[in-house]
Amino acid sequence: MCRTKLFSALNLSPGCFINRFLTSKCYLSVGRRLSSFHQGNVLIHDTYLTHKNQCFIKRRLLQNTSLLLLDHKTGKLLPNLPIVNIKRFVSHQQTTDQNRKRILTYATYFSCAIGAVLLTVVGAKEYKKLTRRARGIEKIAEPLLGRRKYLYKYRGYIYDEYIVDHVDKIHHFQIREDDVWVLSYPKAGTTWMEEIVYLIMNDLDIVKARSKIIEERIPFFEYAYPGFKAVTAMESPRIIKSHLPMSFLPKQIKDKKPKIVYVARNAKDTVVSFYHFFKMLKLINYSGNLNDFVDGFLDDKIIYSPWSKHVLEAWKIKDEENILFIKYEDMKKDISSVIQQLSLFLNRPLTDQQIKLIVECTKFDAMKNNPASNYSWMKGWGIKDDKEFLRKGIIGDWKNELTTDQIESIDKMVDTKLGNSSLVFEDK
Ligand code: PPS
Repeated sequence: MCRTKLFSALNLSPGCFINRFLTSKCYLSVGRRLSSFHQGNVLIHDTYLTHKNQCFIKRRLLQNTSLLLLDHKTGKLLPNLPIVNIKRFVSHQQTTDQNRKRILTYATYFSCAIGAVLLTVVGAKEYKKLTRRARGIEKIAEPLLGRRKYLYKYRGYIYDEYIVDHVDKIHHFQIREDDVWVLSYPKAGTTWMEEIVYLIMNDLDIVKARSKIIEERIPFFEYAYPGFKAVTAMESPRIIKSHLPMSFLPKQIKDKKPKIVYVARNAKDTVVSFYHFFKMLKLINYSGNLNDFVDGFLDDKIIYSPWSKHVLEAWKIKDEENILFIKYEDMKKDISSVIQQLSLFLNRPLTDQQIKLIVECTKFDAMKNNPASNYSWMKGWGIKDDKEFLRKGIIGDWKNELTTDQIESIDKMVDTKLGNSSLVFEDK
C-alpha cells in the first residue's frame, strides 16, 4: 500500500494521523479503519516515528497488530528497521476509563500536595505569630520602609524580621573566648574599626586583607549573608561585626568574655549618615525624607534604635576587662592613639612603623578606593550606582543637613537620655 493512499483513505494528513494515532482518545477509530485496510496491520511512515513514539506505541497501544515502517520515498517496507509486534487492540472505552482513573489519581495527589503546602505555610505563619507574641515581640508598621513594611520591637529595641525570627539562634550562639566582636549602633564607623582590627589581628597582612571583601573576612553576625553557619565555620580567632545591643548578644558572651570593641558616634552625625545609607540602599527603598527619618530616629522607629539605650548599655560596662569603648570622634582626632589602645587591648603589640602603616591603609580615601572594604560589590543590586558607602567620613556633617528644629530635637533627646551619664560626644 502506498502511503498517499493510506493517508488519503483516512482523510488525515500524515502528521495529524500520527498525532491522532498516538493520542489515546482516537486511536481506536484510526485502528479500525486501518485494520479494515490492512487486516490488523498498521502502517506508519518512518519519518513520523521517533524512537520515543515507537516506545509509546509498544507500551500503550495496539497489540496483535504489526507496525510496519515504510520508506519515506518508495513507501516500501524498510528492511533494517524493526517490526513492532502488537498483540491486541485496547478498547477505546478501556483506555478512556484508565485515563479517567489516572487523571483522578493525579488530581488527588496534586490537591493533597497543594493542601499540604498551604497548610504548612499557614501553619508556619501562625506558629511564627504565636512564638513572637509569646516572646513579647511587637509588630510595627513602617510604610516609609518601602519593601520591608514592618519592623519589630523586642526587649526595647527595634529589629527587622530576620533578627526576630532568629532570636533563639542569636541567644544560643556558641561563643569562643578568642573571638573579637566589633559592635556599634549603625553608622558609627564600624567598617573603619573592623578594618583596623583585622589588620592588627592578622599581623598587618595587607595582601590577605585585600583578598576578600570585608563581609567575608568579618561577617555581620545577625545578617542573612554569610549567616550564622558561616560564622560558626570560621577559623579562630574570629572577628565578628554586629549592631546588636549588649543586652541582646549571645548568652555565652557573659561567661566566655570574648573581646568586644564598641564604637559610638554622636547622634546628629549618626542620624545623617544613617539617613543617607537608607536612601542609598536599594534593598530598603526608603521613601521618606530626612525629616521623616529624624522623626523615626527620635520615636524609635529605626532599626537598632533607640540609639541612646544602645550606646549607654555599652558605656555602662566600658570598664570591664573585655570591653573597649571607642568614639568615632576620637578616631577622627587621633587615630594613632586609638590604634595603640587597640593593640594593647588585643594583646598584639605594634611598632610605631606598624601603627603608621595601619593609619595609611585605613584612611578614608584608602578605604574608599579599596574594593575589599568600600562595599562596591553591592553596587547595582544593593547600593544605588551613584552612591558611595564611604560617603564623607567627617565630624559635623549634620551642620550641612539638619534644620534648626531637627538639631534642637536631637540635642534635647541626647540631653534627656545621656544627661545623667558621663558619656559626652564632641560633635563639632
Ligand atoms: S554600617 O553600615 O553601620 O556598618 O556603617 P559604619 O561603617 O558603621 O559607618 C559608616 C560611616 O563611617 C564612615 N567611615 C569612615 N570615616 C572615616 N574614615 C574611614 N576610614 C571611614 N570608613 C567609614 C563612613 O563614611 C560613614 O559615615 P558618613 O558620615 O556617612 O560618611
